[in-house]
Amino acid sequence: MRIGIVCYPTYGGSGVLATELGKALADKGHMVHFITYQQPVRLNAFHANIYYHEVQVPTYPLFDFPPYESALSSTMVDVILNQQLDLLHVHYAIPHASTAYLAKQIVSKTGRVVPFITTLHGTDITLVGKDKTYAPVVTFSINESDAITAVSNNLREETYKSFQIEKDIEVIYNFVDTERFKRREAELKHFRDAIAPNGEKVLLHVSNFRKVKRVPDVIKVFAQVREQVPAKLLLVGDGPDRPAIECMCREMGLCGDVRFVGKQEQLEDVMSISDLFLLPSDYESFGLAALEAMAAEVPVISSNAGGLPEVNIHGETGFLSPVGDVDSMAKHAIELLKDEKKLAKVRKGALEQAQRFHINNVIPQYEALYEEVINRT
Ligand code: GMT
Repeated sequence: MRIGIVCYPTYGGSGVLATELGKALADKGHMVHFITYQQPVRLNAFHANIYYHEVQVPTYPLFDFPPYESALSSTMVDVILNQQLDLLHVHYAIPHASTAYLAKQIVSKTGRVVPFITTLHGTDITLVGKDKTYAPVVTFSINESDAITAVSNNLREETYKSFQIEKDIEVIYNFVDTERFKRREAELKHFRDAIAPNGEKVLLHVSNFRKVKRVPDVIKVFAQVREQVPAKLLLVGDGPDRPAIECMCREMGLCGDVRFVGKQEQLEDVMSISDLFLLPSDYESFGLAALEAMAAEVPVISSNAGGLPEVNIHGETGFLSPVGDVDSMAKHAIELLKDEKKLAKVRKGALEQAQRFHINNVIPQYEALYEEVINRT
């Protein structure tokens, strides 16, 4: 198949998932065309079956807001027609579903019908999409999609609750390449020794430091853990809350034990040297970073928000606590870190769970959907 993939190319779960999906489809012989405004973060190597089309957004003094959607739709039309695409797969409803709808209409004038599939990822539904400034367009373009997928049952239900959706939403879970995230503790011992020179436990948080991630809770949990277990905290990623978090660490006297390592592409290395992953979010449709941690045998201490209970199984792969219940999260973390036998059991459970979301189980679900949609339209 010739597939166009549209996503946010930034350091976020939806872009990561879309890029990994495109790479896996290319490995299986499909021609994959990424259409984005910059090279996606994980699209970092040459592949004979992968093409990248940058969306150029010309500026003009009249525009206070450069019309990105128009540029994106026009690029979609160009790629569909010149590369003979069979379908478009857009990730994150806003504005990708409505731009795909427009591109489809324009292309139909040439006599071709090119369907588009919309994958919902989370905040496009639960936060931004609900805003009344966007809601009519989001509802319309989801309903006009030739197929809709959501990355968890929770997100599917949230979408039905928040919008008047007349079509079926298929759940296709996020996936992980367990080979890539396979724990390589011995190989990376030098890295671990640099971070935790005295054998401290390593706690990890990865996010874009937005409010929804509740990074202050990560710091509060770590502070409690550190009182009972020698530990270090690695913070991966960057975003609006980072300056406040740095300040909080200084005020709490934690600076010596907290390391901000910024945006990291080699997440598998960081996960390989970690003992616990913390994800106390207000909401997660899925929690892809938690799944990647599990693939590296890192148990997850998370909130029970959104789709997290579908990924992190309480007592088996980690522990769930109510949003904001820092004491409960710290208690679970301390119990686990103090009990090597229990830690080993939960690590094993985490890996087993990650294998259920193996990339090889999920890619065929997308391929089947593509074929069904192409044959139907
Ligand atoms: O979590 C973020 O802030 C990034 C966001 C995105 O849209 O890139 O991630 C969402 O999509 C991921 C991939 O499907 C999910 O694993 C995340 O849980 C989801 N984030 C939220 O729902 C907050």
